[in-house]
Amino acid sequence: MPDVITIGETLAAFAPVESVRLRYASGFRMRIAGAESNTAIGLQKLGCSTGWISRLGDDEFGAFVLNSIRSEGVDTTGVHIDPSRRTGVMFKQPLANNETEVSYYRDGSAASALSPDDIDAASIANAKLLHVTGITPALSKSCHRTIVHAMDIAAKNRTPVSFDPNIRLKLWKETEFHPILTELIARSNILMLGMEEAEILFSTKSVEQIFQAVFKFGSITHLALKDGANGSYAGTSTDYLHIPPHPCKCIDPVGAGDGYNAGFLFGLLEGMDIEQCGKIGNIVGALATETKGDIEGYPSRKYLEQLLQKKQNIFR
Ligand code: KDG
Repeated sequence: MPDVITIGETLAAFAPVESVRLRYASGFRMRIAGAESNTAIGLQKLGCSTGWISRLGDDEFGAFVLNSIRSEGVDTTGVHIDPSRRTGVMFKQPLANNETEVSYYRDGSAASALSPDDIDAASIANAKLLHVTGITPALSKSCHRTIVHAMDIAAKNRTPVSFDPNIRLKLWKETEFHPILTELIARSNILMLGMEEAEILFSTKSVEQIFQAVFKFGSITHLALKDGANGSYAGTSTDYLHIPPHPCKCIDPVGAGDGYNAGFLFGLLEGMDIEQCGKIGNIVGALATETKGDIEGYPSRKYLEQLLQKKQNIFR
C-alpha cells in the first residue's frame, strides 16, 4: 500500500500556447492541475510511494487526468469513475509579471460529489502520511465531510496528517471559510501555509506571531511557511528558521506551493532535519516555476541530490 495518501480533485487545465488574452488564443495546451495530485506526483518523483483518491467523469478529460497521474507512478486504485458527472476543467490566463489567472468550470463535477464512502480506510490506516488541502472542502458539503472523515481515520490510526489550506477565494465564494479551515488545521499535524494565507487566517504578517498562533493548535508538530521568492520559514513548537530561496527563472508560479509541500514532506518522511526539509521544499517549489505546467518541473530524486551536492550536470 502507498506510504502517502492524498485526496482531491484534478482538472484538465488549458493554457493558451501564446501568452495572449484567451479570446485571442487559437491554440491551447492541455495539462493536469490539482493541488493534491501535484503533491503526490512531486513525492513520487522523489521516490516515495503515493496514492490519490478522487472521482472522475467517464469522459475524455477523466481518461486524460487518470492516464497522466498514473503514468507518473501514483497509485490510482482509489479513483472512482462516475458516469453521471463530468470531469472538471479550468483555463489559465497568463498575465503580466508571470502571474496567472484561473477560470474554473467545475461546479457539479464528478470530484465535487466525493463522499466518505469513497475512502478506503485501510489505505489511510496503513499510510505514513495523509495529505489534504482546503480546496476539497470548498467544493461541496460532501467533499468537506470526506476530508473530515479521512482525518478521523488518520487520527484513529495515528497516521500523521499534513494540511495546506490552499485558499481559493473563487471556490469559497460567499462561504465563511475561516471556521472550516481552522477546524481542519486543528485536526492536522503538519501545516503547509502560504504567507498570504497566514495573513488571511491569523490577521498578521509577523512571522513570529504566525508561528505562535499555529502552535496554539496543540495538534501541530511542524509548520512550513512559504514566502514565494523570499524562501520559506520552517519550524517546530520550540524553534523556527528562515530558509533562503533556491534561484529560479519563474515563468508560471502555479504548482510551486504543491511542489514545496512534496519536497518538505519528502524530507520529513526521510527523517531529515527541519532545515533540510525546508531547503528541499524551496528547491522543488523553485523548479516548478520554471515550466508552464504545475508538475513538469518537479525534480527526480537523482536531480535533487545533484542540486543538494551542487554537482554539475554532464550532458555529453
Ligand atoms: O496549487 C495549484 C492548484 O491550484 C492548481 O493545480 C489547480 O488544484 C487546483 C485548484 O483547485 O485550484
